[in-house]
Amino acid sequence: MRLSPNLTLWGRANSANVQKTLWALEELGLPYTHKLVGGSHGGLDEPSYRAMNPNGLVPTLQDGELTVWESHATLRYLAASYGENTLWPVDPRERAMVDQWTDWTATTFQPAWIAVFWLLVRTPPEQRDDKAIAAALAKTVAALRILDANLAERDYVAGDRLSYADIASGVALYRWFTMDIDRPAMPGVENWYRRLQERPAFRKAVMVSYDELVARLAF
Ligand SMILES: N[C@@H](CCC(=O)N[C@@H](CS)C(=O)NCC(=O)O)C(=O)O
Repeated sequence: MRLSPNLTLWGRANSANVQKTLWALEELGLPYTHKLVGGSHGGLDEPSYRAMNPNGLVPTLQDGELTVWESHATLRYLAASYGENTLWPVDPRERAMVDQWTDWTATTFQPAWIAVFWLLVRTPPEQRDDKAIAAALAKTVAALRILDANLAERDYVAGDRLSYADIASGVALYRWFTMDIDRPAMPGVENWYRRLQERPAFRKAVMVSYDELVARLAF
């Protein structure tokens, strides 16, 4: 039995991790309330927020009595509850591929690209460390080459349709393609980015200005 959704997303719209949950909510066409907290909105140290999320980070997702944090856990929850055979493949073999790329994003791809974003965009120019930027860029390019080879074989990260693996990894793309960096050609990734930009949910959740974060290390 499925309960009807009673969803609230907590988190600022210019957070990449919040964007994953937001993209999934939009992709699934679910009704939800969006509460802007974190960053310049504050609120993460409030006892009521810490009671929901002891890390004091965003996103946090509520669905009725359920509270869940960790962006990839929110994706799996939404996909499993409301995305059967769309974002959530029921076949365990198909889902293994989705989980493989989602966990790879958490452990390998996102730490690399987030480092580039922090070292280059969030760090004020006078404090930038060119060597650290070059090292983070090399790691990101190495990870993207793995994605690129995968996407030479298929339209989406784990097969021929969008899954939560595309959401976990694809939030990086708007920043990757708009940062002031040299990008080696990667046709698989570029075509994937083109396909994602055709989706209203991607444009609404991910193609969001990050001007507020430029030269800002505070949060
Ligand atoms: N592993 C967590 C990381 C959450 C995280 O680091 N969130 C950042 C934003 S992307 C945050 O809350 N920063 C403090 C703030 O926004 O004020 C997840 O995937 O949800």
